[in-house]
Amino acid sequence: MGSVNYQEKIPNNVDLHQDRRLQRALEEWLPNYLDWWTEMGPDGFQRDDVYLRTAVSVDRDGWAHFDHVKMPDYRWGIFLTPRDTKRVIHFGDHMGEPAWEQVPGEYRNSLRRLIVTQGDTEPASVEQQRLLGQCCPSLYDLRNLFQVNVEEGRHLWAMVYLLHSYFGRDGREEAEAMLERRAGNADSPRILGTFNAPIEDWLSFFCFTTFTDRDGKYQLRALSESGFDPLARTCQFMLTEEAHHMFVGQTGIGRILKRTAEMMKKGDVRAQGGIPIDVIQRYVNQWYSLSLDLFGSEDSSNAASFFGSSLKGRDREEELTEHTALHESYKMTKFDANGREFVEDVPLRRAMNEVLRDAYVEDCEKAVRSWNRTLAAEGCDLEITLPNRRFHRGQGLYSEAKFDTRGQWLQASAWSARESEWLPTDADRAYVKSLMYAVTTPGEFAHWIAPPPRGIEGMPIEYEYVKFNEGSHFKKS
Ligand code: BYC
Ligand code: FE
Ligand code: FE
Repeated sequence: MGSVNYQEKIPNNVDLHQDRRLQRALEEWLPNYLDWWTEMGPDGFQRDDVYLRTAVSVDRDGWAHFDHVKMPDYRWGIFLTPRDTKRVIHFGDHMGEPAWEQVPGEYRNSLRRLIVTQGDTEPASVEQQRLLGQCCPSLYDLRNLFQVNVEEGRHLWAMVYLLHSYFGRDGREEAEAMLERRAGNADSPRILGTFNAPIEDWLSFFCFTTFTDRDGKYQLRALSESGFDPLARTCQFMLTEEAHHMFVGQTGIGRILKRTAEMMKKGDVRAQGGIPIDVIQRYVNQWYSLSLDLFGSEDSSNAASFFGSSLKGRDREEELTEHTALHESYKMTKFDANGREFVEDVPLRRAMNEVLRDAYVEDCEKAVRSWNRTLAAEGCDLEITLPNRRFHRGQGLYSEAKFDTRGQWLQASAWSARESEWLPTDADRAYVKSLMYAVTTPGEFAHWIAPPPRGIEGMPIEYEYVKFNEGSHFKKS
């Protein structure tokens, strides 16, 4: 365990060759996965050579190898953080018991549901982003998009491995269904709302990787506490890759803001073909609020039972002092039909979605502070702010009424009158889309985004991160 076997069809550190049945089942799933990737992965770039990192070990340092590869040849593998045979469950009703190596019968349905929900988001994001490459602002950004995409593909592998290994026939059926649902498809949509929204421009992509991938980070952190050890270990390793996705988003928005602030010094941003700061703010409002929905209801019996049964913990559970969550409550602000605010004590277990959302909100605030430092460094005194978590919610308590960006309750008519201040308008979208054109000369960037301070893995910014071959979107014969 630990070292990765690359001789096998499916690279892995789980001794797959010792379980022939499982190996065969996954090898049968592989061509279906590749068909899905060809059909729904990045459109027009399957033959190109992309400078990608591939996971080759689960060691903290040096876990990845960088080289030019064609995306369909990427080695999607199965990597779990090594097993700690002494690991003990440290929260919920099973606290103190040895971590489970098998699925406890009574939790089979709940666990399957958590794994399927998590797994479904991974291919969904690839589908949402499949046309973006065609209007890449640079080769550097194009490579980052593809890096994120192949790793989301690997995250699907991670969940499918769990389904195949531990859930028998219904696990195999769920694995097939992962390749059948489609983001945004009316008949067979992806499970969670946010993963059906199209991502057609790079401002949306950077918002998505900042806010939606960050939901991934917190969900994975909660699942990496799980009493079901294989789930905990696979999520731990996924978090290693996730950091890069958020880096892409946060630095992407930072670079757009830098360019916008530079243009503001010279005059009208729109006239110079940049993205005005109020437009960026509306995109932030939209993707942040959509991502908040992914945590589920504030007051949730599902969340209580996931925690109680030691399936899904809190962010950094081991750093907390009390792990049963039976004796505390969470003060939750609710509203009656007339907009009157009142506070209710919700038993802590039922509030676990909100507890996780709290950690997420704090982390998002850090990202926003870094953007505002970028603006200040360019002498811009405007700032990006996060809307209140009640704003524009489609799930949970606050989806039942309308709230402004500061969290004040609003009549529906007052909301409609001001919606265009807060959320991207059709005109915003059309404008942002009009700026999306492909820049494919190494070292050059679209004019609405600043270059990054440095390239990838010590390579220069002008390195040829993607080499286009015959048949590529950019090299049609
Ligand atoms: N859209 O008690 P409730 C990532 C449903 S992102 C649609 O509120 P629960 C990634 C819910 O299913 C991380 N439906 O919710 C990022 C339930 O349905 P039923 C993904 C929703 O179950 C970028 C009902 O509403 N990870 O990795 O406590 C790129 C009320 O349930 C939504 C996970 O999701 C929604 N937004 O919590 C690539 C982790 N929200 O039972 C990847 C696993 C709720 O009434 N999943 N519903 O039919 C979970 O932990 C939980 O299922 C949730 C929901 C946190 C998602
Ligand atoms: Fe992921
Ligand atoms: Fe991600």
